[in-house]
Amino acid sequence: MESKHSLLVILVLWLEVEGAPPKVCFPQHFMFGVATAAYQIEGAWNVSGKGESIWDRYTHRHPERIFDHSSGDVAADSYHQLREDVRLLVELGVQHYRFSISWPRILPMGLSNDINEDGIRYYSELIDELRAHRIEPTVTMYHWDLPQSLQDLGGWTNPIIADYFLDYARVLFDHFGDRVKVWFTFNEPLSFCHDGYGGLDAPGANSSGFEAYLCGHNVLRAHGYTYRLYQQSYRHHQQGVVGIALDFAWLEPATTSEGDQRAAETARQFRFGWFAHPIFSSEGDYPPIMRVRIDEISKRQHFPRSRLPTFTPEEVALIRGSSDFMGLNHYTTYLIAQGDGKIYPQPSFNTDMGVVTTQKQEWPKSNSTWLRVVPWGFRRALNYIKQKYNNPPVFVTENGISLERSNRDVRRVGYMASYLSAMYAAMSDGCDVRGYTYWSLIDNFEWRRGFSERFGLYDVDYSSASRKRTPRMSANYFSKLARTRCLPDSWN
Ligand code: GBH
Repeated sequence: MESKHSLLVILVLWLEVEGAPPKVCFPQHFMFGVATAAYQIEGAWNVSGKGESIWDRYTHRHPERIFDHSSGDVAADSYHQLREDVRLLVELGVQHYRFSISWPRILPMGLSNDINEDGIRYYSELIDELRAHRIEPTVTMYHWDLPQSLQDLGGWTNPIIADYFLDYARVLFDHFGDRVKVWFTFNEPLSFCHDGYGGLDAPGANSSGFEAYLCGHNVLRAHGYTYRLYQQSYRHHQQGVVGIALDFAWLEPATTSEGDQRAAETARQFRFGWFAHPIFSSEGDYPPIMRVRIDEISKRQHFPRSRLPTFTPEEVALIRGSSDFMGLNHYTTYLIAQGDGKIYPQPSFNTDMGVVTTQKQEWPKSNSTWLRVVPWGFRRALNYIKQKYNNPPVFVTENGISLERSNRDVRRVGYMASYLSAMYAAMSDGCDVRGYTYWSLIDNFEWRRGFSERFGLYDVDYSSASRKRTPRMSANYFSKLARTRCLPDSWN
């Protein structure tokens, strides 16, 4: 009896180690979905009353700054393929679809005195179509396509924009809030402030360490106002939640030296804490290390005041706690080493942060220069959030990989399997993860990389008039995952 029992135990253990691995299953209410963004898929840039966005203007005026000189004028033509896109979502069996609304499609001049009825109709139809198939719409209000008319006033560097964003948010709550219950105010403020106002994404301000901070400041104010507006005037009857999607690549110390460990934490505070600390920490406001470093370096550069603006105490209180959950975009990991401490006269985010960023050559590559496959970084990023911000509910709003065009995308399946296993491990560590969203449903316009990078579960044929969509192997894998909520053991 005794020995029979231990034999059984050994057999089971052996099976777990050598044979069929134990099934990895996510909780019953865990949500699986896919994401897209308006400018990257819709096309129809000047159709039915839509106004011009900064990405329309930028790609038209500076085609040379886009890798393949392309634009989102047609993109994946999703404006005309609404039913086809929903068909794909139904085929995938996802619980939610994260898409973004184009501000200038709703308000052509950016301001709420003139509402474009066709814009309302388009998103209304999309939302109804999703709900008819029991797919939860989760909606991003701003995924980088600012109305050009507002950029002409300085865009995100002008404090008035917080009021205009609030007006826009009110229009969205009024028209869609009866059916949309999950809102993200912004997608990746780090990206559009750092790369848009501090670099060469639209509007291409290239003013690192200066305009980028003004942008961040006004985005945080706009976010805080919007969250409070919903709490005061909508939450009671609409009963939804409002959050923000932040991007957080894991930042690992390059060595175990104390200097590199300190540098890695400084980098996390600059790249993630910049937006996470004001909203999710119990103290609120900018991370102390950012305040200290930028104040000090500004002084040494002879600025009469810090290049990092200051919140009023009312603003700190408004922004602190202004999110019902954390949206997390995570793709990759970097190594951080101590910088040389040199300070140059011109403002720069990198000088302010003062670290050296690299990736290990041996980490598997993708088709994007910035993205290597490092699944363990995902587990660390999630644990960092749990530890720093008191374990907020996290909704993974983006995770994905670009590969050479092929429908036998074995490596995409491998990427997902390894990142999902790392996420599962983080959940076993106690991280409160509620959902996972793959980027992206379909191939799309990859900003300055044009159509040269493909992240889709579905291939898009840009040479066909209807931008024909074809499922990849990864679509099949994802549909098994979404339907069973367990990691599939077979890959096709
Ligand atoms: C996401 O950002 C975006 O939200 C999404 O729109 C996009 O399609 C997706 O990435 C895939 O690219 O070129 O070296 O200057 C992910 C975070 C931040 C990664 C900006 C690329 C530019 C690096 N991104 N970063 S570089």
